[in-house]
Amino acid sequence: NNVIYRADYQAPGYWIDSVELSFDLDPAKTRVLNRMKLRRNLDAAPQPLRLDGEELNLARVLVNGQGTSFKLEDNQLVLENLPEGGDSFDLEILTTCQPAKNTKLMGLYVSNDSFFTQCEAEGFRRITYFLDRPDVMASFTVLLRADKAKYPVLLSNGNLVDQGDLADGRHFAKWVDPFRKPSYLFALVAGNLVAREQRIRARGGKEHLLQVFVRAGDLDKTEHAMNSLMASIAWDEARFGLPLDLERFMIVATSDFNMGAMENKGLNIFNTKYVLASQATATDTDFANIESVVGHEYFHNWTGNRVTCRDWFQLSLKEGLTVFRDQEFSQDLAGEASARAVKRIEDVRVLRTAQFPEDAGPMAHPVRPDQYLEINNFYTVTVYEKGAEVVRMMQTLVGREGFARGLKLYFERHDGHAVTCDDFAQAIADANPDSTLARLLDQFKRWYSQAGTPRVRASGLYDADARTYRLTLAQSCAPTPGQDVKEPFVIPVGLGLVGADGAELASGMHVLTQESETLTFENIGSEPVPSILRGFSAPVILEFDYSDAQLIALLAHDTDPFNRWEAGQRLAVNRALGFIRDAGVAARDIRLDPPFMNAMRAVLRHPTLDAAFKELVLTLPAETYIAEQLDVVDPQRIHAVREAMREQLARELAPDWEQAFEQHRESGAYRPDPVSSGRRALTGMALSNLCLAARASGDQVWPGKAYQRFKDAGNMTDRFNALAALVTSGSELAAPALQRFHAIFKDEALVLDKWFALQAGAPDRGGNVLPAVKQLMNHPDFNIRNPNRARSVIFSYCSANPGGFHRPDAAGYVFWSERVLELDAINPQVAARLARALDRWKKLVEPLRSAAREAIARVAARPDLSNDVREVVTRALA
Ligand code: DPP
Ligand code: ZN
Repeated sequence: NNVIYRADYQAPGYWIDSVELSFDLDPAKTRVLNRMKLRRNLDAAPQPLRLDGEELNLARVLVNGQGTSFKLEDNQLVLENLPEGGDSFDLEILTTCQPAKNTKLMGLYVSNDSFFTQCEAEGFRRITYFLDRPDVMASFTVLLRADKAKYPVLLSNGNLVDQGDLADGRHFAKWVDPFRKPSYLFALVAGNLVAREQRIRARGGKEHLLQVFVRAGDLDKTEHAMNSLMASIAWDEARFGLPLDLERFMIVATSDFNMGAMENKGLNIFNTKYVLASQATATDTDFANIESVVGHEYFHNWTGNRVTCRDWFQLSLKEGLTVFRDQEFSQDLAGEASARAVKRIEDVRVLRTAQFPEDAGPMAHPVRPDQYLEINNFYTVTVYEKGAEVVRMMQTLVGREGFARGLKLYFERHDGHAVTCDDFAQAIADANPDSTLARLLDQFKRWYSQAGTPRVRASGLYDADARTYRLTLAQSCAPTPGQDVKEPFVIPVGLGLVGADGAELASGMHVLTQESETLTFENIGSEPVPSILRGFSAPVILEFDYSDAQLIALLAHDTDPFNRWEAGQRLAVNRALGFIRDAGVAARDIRLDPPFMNAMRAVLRHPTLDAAFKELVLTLPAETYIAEQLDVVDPQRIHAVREAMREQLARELAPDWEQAFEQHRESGAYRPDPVSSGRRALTGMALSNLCLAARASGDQVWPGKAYQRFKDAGNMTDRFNALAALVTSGSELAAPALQRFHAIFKDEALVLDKWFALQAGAPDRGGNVLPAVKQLMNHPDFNIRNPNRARSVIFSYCSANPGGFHRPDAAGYVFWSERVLELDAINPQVAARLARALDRWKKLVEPLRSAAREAIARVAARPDLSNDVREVVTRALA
């Protein structure tokens, strides 16, 4: 095995100062001439030059213009006998590659007759031989040549310095990037594209050209992306004093893309899903995601590009920080405190439903991993979302201004360099020498080195005579693969005490550093309810034995909107767990208690709470989240219980759902802002509940209304919510609605993805989803080579539909193993993501557990697996 360890890092033996690339673009055979200026790194031991290269045909190697001997070993071109000393020498390499055959979508590939690149993490080596590692930063000059009619637009990083026509209907463009960069930030695009353009003048007075390139028919769907880009530029200047450093900033959309988007210097390449939006085709969630991903990639221009990672173990240096920045950006744009809180709750929900399970499973790894077989497997929710929480905690410990000061120092020290997570934390601490962070920096950095989600166990003791309340906080963290013992973390704990009448008796922030600490609050007249971990101040699991009455009090009165929501979630989880354990009671006989129903009704009817917040409170915790609270998981039982709870809420609150629907259903001219999005979200939820209630009673009024709304809706959010209400309630009107939806949107790939995903993710009724999924895979619009489409069907079923996937007959697992192998031959990165659908198999109830292990073992037994899939299944079986 070829495991790579963080501890083995060594500086490169050579530097590449400049590189001139000439491309003769041809889908079948593209010729790449690479002329580099290198020199030995005199700080490193003398060594041969080993350049990375994969699936390349090597035609020529010249050193200072002379032919030379070389070896090809394990995807490396090895050159010995290079000039001695520290002087610069020229290396010229001619290779060819086959973009049309590149189904991995790493390196140079063809999508819809255009050329695109994806180089992060190690795709550049599929374009030419290079020191393909982020600490080698070079100046790039790029000459592109291609057929002019087929590829009228030729783009690369930086500035366009020359262009013109060539013989035989070809043309060229020459690009120079004024910034040195690592190879993973290289990009080129060639194709028949059109651009929305915008000229802006930044604060400093400089002019910039912004462009969003798409296929000709999609230009009318680029306004939101452009607005998001302009908002991102303005925000980074205002909040962190970071300006746009380029004359030209380009975004290009492609429908074949492994990830969401890529921050190549000056030439961001995006999955169409995170660019294209119109009110007719995109939901509010799509609009919000576009804003945040455009922001994310733009913010990388500083956090990632100007200062990059020394090695891939430091990935969170740029990703955790940039996710933090995009989350703050979205919150700041959301405006009011209540809208900010909604965004915070949504972010935490992602963390807890996706990252917490990762941190408790076979792929658990620290935010800064210590080893990997395939780096693509470490673009994870741990590196991204938990990494963002670590940065957020730093901001909490040094304050908002202190954090901005720290970031400024980080750029003063490291601009133009490739650095480590330690360098980042040190800069934030050094800029705030009197802070708790500076004092506890070494201990704080355990967040980077220790995997696993810490638990904070809280208990309270009220002494009426002494009028004191003592709160004890004790932390622990379970072992994770390779880490048996964990040292205590630095955990900022937002705290409040809420009086019996709802009054706020105390509030503040306690930084927990010991295994156990006790706080005493004085002058407390009656037993308070503690509101702990306000704002989700640390990525931990908080345990406190709240009574129902206490949770209901917090849900009604807490001044912290996060904990207010959290109280509702705890009420629901406690009930779900009780029903799940009560195996003797059939799901249909489950009865939710009046206090719970009343609490939910009170939120739904509340005169002043935001619609978006109500929707979040009334949404029951996800099945995967409930599963994490159990030692033995029966996904069927969890699904049945949660569905039964949902149905009861639907039926018993029917008059309130009706009222919510009537009150919010007209949201005026479409705008995807948080307030009107929230209204649409609550309306959609109301409609879904009313259709669900109708299912039980056989009533046709609400399905009829949903169908009408589906037909008449003026925007995709309302239309899709109505369609989903029919599908998830199992209405007879679902089939005609789905048919009609397909007919309307048959030419809109992103909308068809939703259509596929809705069916593959539908609640399972008697095992009906798997046959439907197999049928969807035979649909003429299905194409497993397109990652978005593969995800919309296969992932929606295997990863997002536990009730349908974990079938007692194991047919879901068989389907999974076949698809993992099928995808692995096409695109290992996508296959490895799918492979993770069974991460938590060890918790499954028998016979599912054995069946899942068998399915994983069947995949693992294949000799020709990619590193990507092999790493995932090997860890799963370990
Ligand atoms: N493109 C991915 C991101 O922006 C990896 N850098 O997170
Ligand atoms: Zn990123």
